[in-house]
Amino acid sequence: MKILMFLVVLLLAACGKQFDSTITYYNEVPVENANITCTVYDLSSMSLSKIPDFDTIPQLKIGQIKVDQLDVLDTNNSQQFSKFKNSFASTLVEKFGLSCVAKLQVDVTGTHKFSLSSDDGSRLFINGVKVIDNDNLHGTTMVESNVNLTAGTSIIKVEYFQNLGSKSLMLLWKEPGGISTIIPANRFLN
Ligand SMILES: [Ca+2]
Repeated sequence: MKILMFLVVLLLAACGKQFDSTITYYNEVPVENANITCTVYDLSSMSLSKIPDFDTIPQLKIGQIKVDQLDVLDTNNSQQFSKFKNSFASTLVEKFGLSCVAKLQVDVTGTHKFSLSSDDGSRLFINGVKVIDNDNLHGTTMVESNVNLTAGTSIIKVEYFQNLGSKSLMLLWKEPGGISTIIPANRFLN
């Protein structure tokens, strides 16, 4: 096993990829430009009607994974959360939670419109302030909010839970003078 891990590290080094030993890569291969770190919770033991207080349930953490964007839409209930395929293949179907944190590059000072769409509930925090509350049990629903940002970097956090049935999570923004789009991977900094 140690030899195998050594070979994996060698292979990653040869590919020029960063391997962060503090993050559990369930597929053992980091995704390119994956700068959004999501802590994943198994909520199968809970009765869910809204996002739980993740700080109070550390025992339900099942690991962390990094993704490049929040752009997940699963139309097949039986599939795993497609952004995380090859990782939590058998677990991310029903009753799970995510707490995702990332550093966002802001190019222009001004009003940015954020749109957070999810099934079931989600919330968006920017620099520690809740700016979108899209919580509770529901099918895919989008909530929008205008936020004044200063050029530089902002810390974003998205909390999410999936209860039963279909599931989705998408985070879009509209920069000043721009169009609404999924926040692209290259705007999340390492
Ligand atoms: Ca659902």
